[in-house]
Parts: sequence; C-alpha cells; structure tokens
Amino acid sequence: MQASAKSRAADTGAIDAVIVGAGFAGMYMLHRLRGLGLSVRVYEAAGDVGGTWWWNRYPGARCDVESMQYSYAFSDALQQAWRWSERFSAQPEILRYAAHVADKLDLRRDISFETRVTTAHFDEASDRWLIETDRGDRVAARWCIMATGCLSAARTPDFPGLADFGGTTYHTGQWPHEGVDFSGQRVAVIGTGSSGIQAIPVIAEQAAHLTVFQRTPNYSIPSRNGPMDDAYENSWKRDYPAYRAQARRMRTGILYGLDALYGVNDQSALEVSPEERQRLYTTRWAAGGVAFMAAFNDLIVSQEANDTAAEFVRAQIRATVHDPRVAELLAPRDYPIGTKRICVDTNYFETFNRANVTLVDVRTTPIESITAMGVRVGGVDHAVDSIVFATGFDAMTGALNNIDIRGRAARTLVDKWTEGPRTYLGLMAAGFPNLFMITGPGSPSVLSNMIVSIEQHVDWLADCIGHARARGATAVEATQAAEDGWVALVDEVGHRTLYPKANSWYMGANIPGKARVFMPYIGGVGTYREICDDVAAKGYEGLRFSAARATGSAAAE
Ligand code: FAD
Ligand code: N01
Repeated sequence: MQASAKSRAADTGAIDAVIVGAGFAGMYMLHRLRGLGLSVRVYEAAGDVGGTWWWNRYPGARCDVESMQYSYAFSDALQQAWRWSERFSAQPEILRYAAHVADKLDLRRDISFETRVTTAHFDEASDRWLIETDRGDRVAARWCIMATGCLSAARTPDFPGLADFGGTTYHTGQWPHEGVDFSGQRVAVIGTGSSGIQAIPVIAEQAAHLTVFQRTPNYSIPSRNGPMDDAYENSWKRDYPAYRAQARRMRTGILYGLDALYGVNDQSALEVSPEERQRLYTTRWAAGGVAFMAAFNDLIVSQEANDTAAEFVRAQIRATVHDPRVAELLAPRDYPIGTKRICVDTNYFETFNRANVTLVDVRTTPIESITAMGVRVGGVDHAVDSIVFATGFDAMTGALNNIDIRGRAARTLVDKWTEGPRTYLGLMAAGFPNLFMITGPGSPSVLSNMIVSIEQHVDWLADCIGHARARGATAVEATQAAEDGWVALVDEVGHRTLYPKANSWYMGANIPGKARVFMPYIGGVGTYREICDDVAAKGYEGLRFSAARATGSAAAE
C-alpha cells in the first residue's frame, strides 16, 4: 500500500508523543508506544515508510549486513514468515519488507507522510514539546522522539558552477523513484564511498562512458552476494531467537556466520605467522563481507596489525586491476583500514578494467568547477550528460540540526552542539527534557548492525517512558553531570582506537566547518547494552524525573 498524505488536514491539539521519521526506528517506536497505550503521531518527510530504503534507490543499493540479520528481531512470527531472496538484499526488497511490516502492524494510520517537522520547542510550563511541520501542523506532545536517521541528510558539495550544468544531476540519497536510464549517456560519478562503490559497477554496465571522480580511495571487500541458500536460511530460522540474542552481545551487533570459520577471531594479527595471517585474510576475502574486519582482534586498535590487513587488500586491488597506474590510484594508503566505513562491493575494482570507465584523481587536483558541459579538473573539461553525486550525508547530526530544536530557556540544539554533539548515552541531551534520539551520536549506531541498535534504543526508551508515567513524572531529563561523564567516555574510548586518524564522516570531517569529534560510541553493542540496562536497573541513573509546574505536582525526584 502506498500512503497518500496530500489531502490530509493539519493536526492541532495535544497528544502523548510525536515521533519524527518512519524508517525502521520510527516504525518500531510507534509500535512500542502504541503498546503502552499512548496517543502517537509520526511525521515523515518521505511518501511512505522505510527511511533510508525509501530515499536511496540508486542502482546497486543494497545492505551489507546479511539480510537474515538486517531485519527486525522483535517478532518471531515476522522473522519466521519473511523470506529474503539474496544473502544481501537489494533496496527494493528491503523497502517491500518495511511496507510489509507497516501493513502487518497497521502503522500507517498514525503516520503523516510528506510532512517535514520544522520546529520543536520545549514549553517549560507544561513539559510539552510544541511541534510544527511544513504542512501547518501544530501539536503539543509530552514526548518527542527523533527517529530522524544518522544518514538521512543528503549532502551535495557546493561546487562552483553547479547551477550552470546543462545535463541532469542526481544524488544517491535522493534518487528518482521512476529510476534512471543511463543508456547511451556519458555519466560522471563523484564520490567513492559505500554508495559510489555500489553504484559504479551497475552504471558502468549501462552508460556509454563512465568517469569516476575519486578524492579518497576506499577499502572494499567483495560481498560474494548470491541467492539465499535454503539450508542457510533454515539454519537461522531453526534457532532465530538464540542467534539474535548472541548477535546483541557482539561488538558490532552482527553474528558473523553460523560456523566458526568467519566468526570473531580473538587473536592478535601479530601473534600468528605471516603465512597464517595470509591464510585467514584469504579465507575471509573469499567468504566476502564485513566479517573481514573480524579476522583479528586488534585491527582497529593497533596500527601495525591494521597495516597487515590494509596491505592484503591493496594486494588484491593490484591483482584485480590491469592498469598498474589505476590500481595504485585505487589503493588506499593514508588512513587505516576500517576507520572510514568499510565498503562491500560487487565487481567494484573489476569495473576499472572496462574500456568505458575512466578514473580521475581529484585528490591532487580537486574539482575546479561544474561547467555547462561537465566537470572541470585542473583545467581539463570532462564532458558528461549526467552527474551522480555519491557525496554522502551530513551524518549523525545533520537531520537533527535541520530542525529548529529549542530546549530549556529556548536554547537551540545547534548552539549546544557547536563543539560537537553532547548526549547522555546517545539518547538524551541535558537541557532538552523529554526529547529522545534513536541511535543518536554517542551510541554505537553507525558502527553496528543498525537494526539491532534501533531495537535496543526503542525498547529502552519505551521502558523509560513507561517508568516516567508510572511515577507520575511529566519530564525526564539527563543531568549535566551524566552527560559530561558520557561525552568524556565516548571520546576516551574512541581515542583508544585508530578511528580518529581518518578524515571520515564519523569525525564530521566531510562537512566543512563541522566540529572534529568522533561521534559514535565504539565500546561495542554488547557492552553498551549492559550499560543502558544497568542505568535502568539503578532507577535511570543520570536522569532527573519531575512533574510539570502547570499540574501543580512536586518534583518526582
Ligand atoms: P532512516 O532510515 O534514515 O529514517 C529516518 C527518516 O526520518 C527518513 O525517512 C527521513 O525522511 C525522516 N526525517 C528526517 N528528518 C525529518 C524531519 N525533520 N521531518 C520528518 N521526517 C524526517 N545499516 C546497517 O546496519 N546495515 C546496512 O547494510 C546498511 N546499509 C545502508 C545502505 C545505505 C545506502 C544507507 C544510506 C544506509 C545504510 N545503513 C545500513 C544505515 C541505515 O541508515 C540504517 O540501517 C537504518 O535504515 C536507519 O533507520 P532509521 O529509521 O534510524 O533512519
Ligand atoms: O557517503 P561517504 P556514502 N570532491 O561520505 C566524496 C552507509 N551506506 O553515501 O572520502 C570530491 O561515505 C568523498 O570523498 P572523501 C554507510 O554507512 C552503506 O557513500 O571525503 N569528492 C567520498 O568518496 C556509508 O559510510 C551502504 O575524500 C567528494 C564520497 O564523496 C554511509 O552510508 C551503501 C567531495 C562520499 O562518501 C555514507 O556512504 C551506501 C568533493 N567535494 C551507504 N565531497 C552499504 O553497502 C565528498 N566527496 C551498507
């Protein structure tokens, strides 16, 4: 069912909760809050559910966490009934899955589509958020849950001359729903992150000529994608709840295969012989996927260990790409493997052996301008009919900062986060009572199987809201001390790893002027869950519960 919001009248009045976003986070949050008996309204800028998978329809888009795991675990009936057709499902199938969940749970009746939340202001007298949308909705809600996504604010760099381009431009994160036919065209792809690496091989097969503009080469592991193996599917489904429980305790929230071969190897890369190292890397390269980074336990903390994995990948690139000059350009050197999001591909490096593909290095000579005819680099014009921006997102904070969010004393979130995001557990921010973030900065979020992290946050938040209601509190707020302590921990744990060495979006480095802070919590999904559970068990340590002045009640704590 496709939702339609065109004729909807604007909402007014007071409700219990507003959720912003109807991706996997907002959908499950709605389901849980309904279960608590709350009145809920979800606002979603897109035309239907699915979030990431509604927007990112570029050719080649698919998940790189295996589909048996990149799916909801909260309902065994759901996970038993749904059948994935491939090891790593493509975007249309993931979107169908989201729609199926929405149908099953009858979610759409509480969702306003094509509706963007523009402001959220906290009213200290009533302990309510006053929320406005671009369609004129005005609603007061006790609880405001931002399920706005870590990778939903697409970003096109401000290239000089962009407006003059005579052809068509696309962004991978805002792909036309009717699809694009590149047959016979000269196409430019700018950007070689995960999106570019997925799109480039598919576009190359269709376009007359493809020119790839690469600023930073990426480490990419072959996916070895293929049709879902029935035996593999059944082995998961036989014991799904137990496997999901194991995955929740892993650092990344992913169980790497059901046999020991690709599991997390708790050995240092430096404690085995070079031959054994080579054997293990080769096995994982052959198996495909992000489990490559679990070959040893110190790849993200030891430069020396990391170098062994990085060199292995560079050797694969050299062995794959025929032209040695192109192979060298494609081989990443100036940051440790895994410290920019590891990519997973199908025929990415092989694509550069095609006669209709050209690689242009824009590291040494940056893109000068976009002209009417194409892309100009170092005085050379590359004439194209279409430009695909695979240039990523204002990650983790972009979607939140796009909303005018004001907490106590009308302080804006943008102002609070000038030096980088500050949260308690990645869930709340001091001075912003009753405002919750799902997979917010300061939580494992983008370093994990995000559906695992989403479910953990949603369950925790539903319990927290239930707890607040049970004790008669109308406001829940992180204390400044709790937030300060958490921010310091996130920073300290991050700096125990190699991650800060890369100019990555994890560090805010892809957005000019954005604070350089390692934003996610890298202590691991399992550890993080224990911390959150412990906080709850201690009566929500670090949170202050109170009752609104308007109700006349005294503070609840
Ligand atoms: P989203 O899916 O981003 O949904 C947020 C929604 O909020 C969006 O629909 C947006 O329109 C809406 N929104 C934002 N601001 C507003 C506003 N002001 N008003 C109204 N609506 C608003 N993660 C993995 O774990 N494994 C993968 O394999 C994987 N593959 C990915 C592939 C791609 C191409 C991309 C871009 C990301 C991928 N991710 C992957 C990350 C992915 O974003 C998450 O897995 C997950 O889908 C996030 O769900 P979400 O609901 O938190 O956010
Ligand atoms: O974005 P990115 P993405 N001139 O930021 C380049 C998830 N995801 O959309 O590295 C020239 O990674 C930029 O260069 P540099 C996943 O979490 C998952 O690809 O900044 N180039 C880079 O090459 C991922 O990490 C999947 O030097 C410019 C590229 O654009 C996240 O989404 C698939 C430039 C941007 O790469 C974002 O991925 C897709 C400029 N001015 C996405 N500005 C899966 O497979 C930027 N670039 C699961």
